[in-house]
Amino acid sequence: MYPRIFSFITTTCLLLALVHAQACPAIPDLTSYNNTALPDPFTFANGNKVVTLEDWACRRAEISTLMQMDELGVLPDDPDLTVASFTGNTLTINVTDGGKSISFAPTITFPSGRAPAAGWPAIIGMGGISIPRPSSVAIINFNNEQMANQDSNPASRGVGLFFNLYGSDASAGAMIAWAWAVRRIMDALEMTPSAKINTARVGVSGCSRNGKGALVAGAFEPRLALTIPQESGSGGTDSWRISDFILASGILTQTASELHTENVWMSPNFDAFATTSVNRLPFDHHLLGAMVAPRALFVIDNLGYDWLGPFSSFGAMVAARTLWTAMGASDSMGISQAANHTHCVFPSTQQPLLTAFINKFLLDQEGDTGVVETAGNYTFEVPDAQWAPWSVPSFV
Ligand code: MCU
Repeated sequence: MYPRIFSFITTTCLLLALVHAQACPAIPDLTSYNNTALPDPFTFANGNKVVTLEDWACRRAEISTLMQMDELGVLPDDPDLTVASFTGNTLTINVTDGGKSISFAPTITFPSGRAPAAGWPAIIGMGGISIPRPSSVAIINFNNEQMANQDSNPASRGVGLFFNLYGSDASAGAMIAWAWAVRRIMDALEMTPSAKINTARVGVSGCSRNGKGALVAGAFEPRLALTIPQESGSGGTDSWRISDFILASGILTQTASELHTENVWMSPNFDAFATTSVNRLPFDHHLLGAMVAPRALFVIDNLGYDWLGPFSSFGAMVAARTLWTAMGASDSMGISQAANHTHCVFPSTQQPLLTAFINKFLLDQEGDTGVVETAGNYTFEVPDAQWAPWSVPSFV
């Protein structure tokens, strides 16, 4: 077990260190970018190939920059001051930046019994969790709508604690604001040993809109060991491009053109792409998923709702999985698509794979996790002539 954990920690630290250690290529002017296929993860925006882990660290940083610029809005740097305290079951987090302060207070639901010496493994519930609570794992209940997207409609633009700190005109959409808050929860847990959470074993999960948020948090917070987006649909594990294609074929799927008017999950900067063509985006959500690699990602889907775009999610996440393949870490990425069931009501058919992910990545036990399973009649492989006309290297 130790070597696997060691390899996960070292690869993740290495990715972060490498991006500082070498000069990454400059991002060229992409105003006339147009690509009907999913952009190649293994080619920089300037056309250079990504062949080493060092290259990927730069490409990942490039993807992060582009996604913040065109879709999610800017994730602010670490704030000037974060102070945390733990009383009862409440973790109170005070954040000060640029002379302004906010406070929020997730509650923690603990397993019964004595905490392990390293502290409890935990899952941050983005607006709560909709997976069954694993018995030896604490749940950190994060009220994300207090941070951003309070009224769940376009009038929520710029409203919430995040915007009290960074201004109502901040470019951030709700999802990057939520990810920012998840980063502060990790800071707070690290500085509060009395909360008895093992910060090396923290995951994030949420369903539907909160599944979108869970994926963004997992992509932008490298201390998270496990990311579990559930039925996240458009703006989550779906590909903008594949969803547009499915809608054009007559299947009522949520696409960027609808999503950006429905709510404030994305930055206003996204409007320009959502109202013209998503083919102009120099990324798609396979690259959001890829940002999690080599950390563990378990994608949970439901085939029962066309609106969720299950084939779009399948294609995007199979494409994302190529990063784990390139890193020799495909055991850390799984996809499970269950047959029709009520939205966000977790079906027992997915329990074995969920348990395997929890066991392996939060409880340091064995688990058969490198699984891609779908109740759908889907095939998607990379390379794919239409969607993924690129090949997968093994990083050297
Ligand atoms: C799947 O997530 C969203 C979906 O994108 C929205 O169109 C719909 O309004 O709400 C879903 C959701 O969050 O359901 C709880």
